[in-house]
Amino acid sequence: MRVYLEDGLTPLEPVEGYPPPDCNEPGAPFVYAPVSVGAKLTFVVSSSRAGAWNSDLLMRAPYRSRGRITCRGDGCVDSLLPAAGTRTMLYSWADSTFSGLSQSGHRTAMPGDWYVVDFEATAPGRCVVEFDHWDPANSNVPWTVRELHFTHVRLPDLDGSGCVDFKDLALMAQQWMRTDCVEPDGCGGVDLDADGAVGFEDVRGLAERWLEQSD
Ligand SMILES: [Ca+2]
Repeated sequence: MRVYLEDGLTPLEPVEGYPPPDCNEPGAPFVYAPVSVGAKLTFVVSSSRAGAWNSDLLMRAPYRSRGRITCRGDGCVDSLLPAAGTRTMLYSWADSTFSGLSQSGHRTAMPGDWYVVDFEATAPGRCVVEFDHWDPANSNVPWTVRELHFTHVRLPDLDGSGCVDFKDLALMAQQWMRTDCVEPDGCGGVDLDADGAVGFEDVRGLAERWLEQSD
């Protein structure tokens, strides 16, 4: 399982839980650096061995209201890659607990990249994506679950002027150290990472986009 920026080429490496994923403590989450609301990422799922296995990419509440996983093409056909074999299936679904995608492997699958899907950060806050996989031919082996931890941050143009500048910093200073921010207002949008407080992480989010022009 690899994560790329929207271009599908630039890797987004976890800041924790890496490297290397296969030798990592089982179940340790991959934690990624914050991404902006509206950012689009690409997930690529691959296999090191041939044959069928199944997998899911899922989000549960409240995370599923902050991100969206979508496959490509009618019936997800454009998400499936050649190494996935001839009859591997991929489909999106949602129930009262989960939203996401499931993949049902086929014995014709080969080592390599099996499928590619798109992820969009739709609202600020922490967003956990669960990736699990298991071998349908060996139900005695427990599923392996890997969590991907994202933090979606608001754009720091707090006054809507089209530029991140001292006026935005002043607005943030007015709310400094508040710990009672509630979504969707987020203390007037100053709580960039929607963790309920205005602190150093929010200042960093503003500094990273300092003097940036927005549309
Ligand atoms: Ca915050």
